[in-house]
Amino acid sequence: LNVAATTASDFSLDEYLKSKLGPIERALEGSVASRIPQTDRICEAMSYSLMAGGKRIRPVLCIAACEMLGGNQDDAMPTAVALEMIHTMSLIHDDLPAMDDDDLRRGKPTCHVVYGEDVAILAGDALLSTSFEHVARHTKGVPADRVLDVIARLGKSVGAEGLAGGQVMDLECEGKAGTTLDELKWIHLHKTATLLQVAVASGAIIGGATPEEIVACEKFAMDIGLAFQVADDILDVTASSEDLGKTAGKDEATDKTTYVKLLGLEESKRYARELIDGAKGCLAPFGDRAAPLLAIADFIVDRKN
Ligand code: GRG
Repeated sequence: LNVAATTASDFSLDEYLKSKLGPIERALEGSVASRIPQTDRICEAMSYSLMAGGKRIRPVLCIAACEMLGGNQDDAMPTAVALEMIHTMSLIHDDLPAMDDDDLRRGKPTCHVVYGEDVAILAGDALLSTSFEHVARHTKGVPADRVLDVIARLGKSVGAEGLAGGQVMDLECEGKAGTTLDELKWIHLHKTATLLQVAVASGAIIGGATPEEIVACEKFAMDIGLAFQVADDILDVTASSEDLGKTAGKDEATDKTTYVKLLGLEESKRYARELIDGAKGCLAPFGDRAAPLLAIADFIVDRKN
């Protein structure tokens, strides 16, 4: 991990992630347990994908933002769990034969390969609705207006102006010659940046952020969300298949438009760095309290998977 560019020189992202990932994994584990025999199969499918071992970037962003505002981890945990449920739902549905038709995700057979297409669709639906229930039921000691705001934002981030809308635009542009940079940005802002944005904003809201602070957090997250996708495109052409656990350079072989194809490799790297520097600037008002989020921003472009 390259976190040399963070402001607080003694901050270790490795240590920070170690301290957060344990509690996040434990909270996720209990979140979809079956309580009656009739639900064993769907809960198993939900749990299979939820516990398949992602980077947990969205939960960490949520908790880090909450703590930056002076809130605590437990207050943000139900929302952190909900974000990972929503993210997992989007991956299950993205991998379906009707969408990307992928057999592997996070190095394991995809949900529909193991449980069938029908159960995978339903497991995604159940994860999505459970995410809202989880926030409403398990967030304790946080003013109700903040919880309501978080639930509204989570809902919006999945809808037409979020994941689903981004995915539809992506389908429309698939294989179409001449996808523009603006179209590519719109897709990624909605497919990827929106959920990162709601992760940071909802953590901040739970922590008691002012409207101005929420806007600063949103701007930060938008920029790291775009940078995340630019970095993904760069990784697809630069990383070895061993690093990625998937086929390196796969996008070169398809019609998919990428930043690397539109801008070139060097310009894409420069653009990702520019986005990250802009993002970090948004958190200047928070001083050293922003150290974890600043380090995560660097990690997003320096990561190897
Ligand atoms: C069904 C309402 C509804 C919405 C789903 C399929 C879909 C609509 C949207 C696709 C969303 C999607 C798959 C976006 C890509 C997101 C992305 C950058 C995934 C990779 O995230 P990482 O690197 O993955 O955080 P890990 O595995 O680490 O969690």
